[in-house]
Amino acid sequence: MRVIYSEDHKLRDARTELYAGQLVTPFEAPFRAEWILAAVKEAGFADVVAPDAHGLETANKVHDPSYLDFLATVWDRWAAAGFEGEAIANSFPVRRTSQRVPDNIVGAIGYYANAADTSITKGSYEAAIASMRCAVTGADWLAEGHRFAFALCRPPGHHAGIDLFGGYCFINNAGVAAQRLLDHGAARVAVLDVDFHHGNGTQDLFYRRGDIFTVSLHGDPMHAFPYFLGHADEEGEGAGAGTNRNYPMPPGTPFEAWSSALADALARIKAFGAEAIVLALGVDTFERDPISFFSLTSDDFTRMGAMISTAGLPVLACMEGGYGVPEIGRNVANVLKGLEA
Ligand code: SP5
Ligand code: ZN
Repeated sequence: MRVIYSEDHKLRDARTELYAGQLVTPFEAPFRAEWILAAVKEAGFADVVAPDAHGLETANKVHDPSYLDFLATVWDRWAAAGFEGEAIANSFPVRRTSQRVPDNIVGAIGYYANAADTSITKGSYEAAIASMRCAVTGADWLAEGHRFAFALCRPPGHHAGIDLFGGYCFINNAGVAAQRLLDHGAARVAVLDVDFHHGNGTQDLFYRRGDIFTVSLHGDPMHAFPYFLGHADEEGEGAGAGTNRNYPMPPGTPFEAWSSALADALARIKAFGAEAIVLALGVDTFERDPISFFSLTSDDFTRMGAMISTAGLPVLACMEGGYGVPEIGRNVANVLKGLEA
């Protein structure tokens, strides 16, 4: 299992997250990647490499290029406006409003936001690019014929839509990696999202495409972020009809119920004819995750990896969520061990 990691994740180090009516220290912070890296090394995954310096050629195929331009410039535009705080969206194009991109930076940041939990800071874009490069480098490694890779992406990506940031995500690393695998010659690829939160961004990227099957197991959006997507009746449209599958689950869901959904998801991935799995690997399904409500134990993560491995497909794991508790590193390492077992 090759691990791809960039120190540049540290450039994403916000001071604020709008949470429960207050600006708190963000849950998604640099310590996460450091703890995860230490734990996977400790578990014996010693082949750790830096990503290649990929540009935006693959990202431009799944994101709106104007959105990527916005990400590249938003901090400088915010600072040029003279604002002293971090860049937080507070006005949104919702129901019955125009969908024009405002010239004003406060309008533009609201246009491109799907949540106000993600403060943009100097360095956030550079970190997001480094994170994307980890995913693309992992896809290249699989395309060379290797069975497994772990892209230790930070910031995460699965809430980033075609032209939307939020949920701590800017560029959809797993989505870019899936596109990269197609560009390397795969006819069909699956993105399997096991993060606690619905992969609304990934669903958005591929909802009308038939070449990428998107599957997400997550907290029911009636009760959990991102709230507005992730229901079981969202199955894809047009060329993508039947290529999106959601498994919303209630508070307290233990591995027994969760793994039944995983078994169903894996059967559908096989039936689709996927040649590889991009695993959007969040470990916020852990029983003590501070912002989530499933009940998986550390041993369950080993079982999860082993189950995914039985599909017999190459797997690129891209790091998504998992917060706050020291066990995040062990839980990630357990998934990787399960994959290789
Ligand atoms: C990548 C990822 O896992 N992103 C998650 C972003 C969630 N941001 C909003 C958090 C709101 C959580 N509210 C839960 C209340 C628990 N007491
Ligand atoms: Zn999550």
